[in-house]
Amino acid sequence: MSASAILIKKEALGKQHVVGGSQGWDESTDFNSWVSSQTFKVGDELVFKYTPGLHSVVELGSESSYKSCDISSALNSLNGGSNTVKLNKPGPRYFACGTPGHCGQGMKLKITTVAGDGTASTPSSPSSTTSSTSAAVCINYESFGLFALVATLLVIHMIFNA
Ligand SMILES: [Cu+2]
Repeated sequence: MSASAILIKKEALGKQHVVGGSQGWDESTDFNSWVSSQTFKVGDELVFKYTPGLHSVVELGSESSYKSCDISSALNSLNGGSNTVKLNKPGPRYFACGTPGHCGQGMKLKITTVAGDGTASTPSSPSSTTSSTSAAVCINYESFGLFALVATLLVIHMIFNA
């Protein structure tokens, strides 16, 4: 019980982006315009919602695989109709549908995750209080994630030793 409460609290720290909005992960959705309406930050999550069996989610490792719909080099493959992908570091990520033909019909997604508050500035000058504050918030989120993991393991350990 306590373990699940901790996990829920941890999830609440990042924003969840339901891919494609109300249309979801489908070949009729305009993913480019959906992406341009979103800001993806480290700690946020992508949620893919689709009809199980009809679609799937494969993560691609490069821009060229994304452009050519080369799903043979997939980093990861998900299915089942509802998948959550954690955005754990800044940079681009590429996804496509694994069903033959769907990627070519536009069922693919490129997103870029930004650090913290979205300014993604280099920490060269500590004079700006705004950027140092947001950096501290980021570090807190990271350490809270670790804390939650350790606490969860501790609770499990206590249950099994009770
Ligand atoms: Cu599909």
